[in-house]
Amino acid sequence: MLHCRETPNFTRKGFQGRAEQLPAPAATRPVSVHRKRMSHYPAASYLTGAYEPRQFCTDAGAEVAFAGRSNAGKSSAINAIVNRRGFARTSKSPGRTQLVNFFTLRPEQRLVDLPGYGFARVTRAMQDHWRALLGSYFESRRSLAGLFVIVDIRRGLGDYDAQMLGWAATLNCPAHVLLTKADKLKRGAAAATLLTVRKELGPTAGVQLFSATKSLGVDEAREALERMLVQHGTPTSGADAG
Ligand SMILES: Nc1nc2c(ncn2[C@@H]2O[C@H](COP(=O)(O)OP(=O)(O)OP(=O)(O)O)[C@@H](O)[C@H]2O)c(=O)[nH]1
Ligand SMILES: [Mg+2]
Repeated sequence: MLHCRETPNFTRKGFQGRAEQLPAPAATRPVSVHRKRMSHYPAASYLTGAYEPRQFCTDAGAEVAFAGRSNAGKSSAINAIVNRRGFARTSKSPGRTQLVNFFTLRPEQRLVDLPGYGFARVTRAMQDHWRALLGSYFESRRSLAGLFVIVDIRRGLGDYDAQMLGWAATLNCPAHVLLTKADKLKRGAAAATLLTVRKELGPTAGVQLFSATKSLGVDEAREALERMLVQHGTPTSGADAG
């Protein structure tokens, strides 16, 4: 698990790196699969994967980060929202996303697939590395327009999810929770969990049901994403999402 329990005291310091010029390690690049069906974001593409903060892409424009427990369904949620299978790499085994992966949505607008937390079967050194990487990410990114926290609906909100939401609140960054894998629960049980989590969070974050496999809640998630990008003040002309 990532051990990042200390209360963060982040400021938006700005980051000097120009890591987009550094190639991502070839072995860890998500596969880009060209699909015949139309993406909601035709210009979307993989940008880079950062193993360390100096490899983060240039901090300009607006980006929305996807955080969540390992195996919760972050990469699958990104694929459903972008409407391209294989865009972000998914896996049945936890711990697949090990880099901070940046994707362009449109010029100056990005999605960021963060490494999952809560995966016990990695070395202490790797846990510490991921914790530092995530900490650096949240600390430095002026372009952070919003945070999606992806939660497996069968597990509910965990300590780390709450901590991510706390970080977002500290940064005054809008947050949205996807209760994903909703297809795994009966409709009544899913609705009950949605109510519980809504009560738990109050007005601090949006919450919705989601399923990447059944395409449930995808439009709603896309709208939340677009709101975050627009509120951050970047133009969305040429947008065809929705
Ligand atoms: N039934 C169901 N399975 C899902 C859903 N979303 C993801 N999965 C499955 O859950 C597993 C993990 O999905 P990923 O998207 O790779 O999860 P992740 O959070 O990116 O995982 P890491 O990168 O390892 O942290 C895969 O086997 C997916 O097919 C969903 O909405 N419903
Ligand atoms: Mg992933």
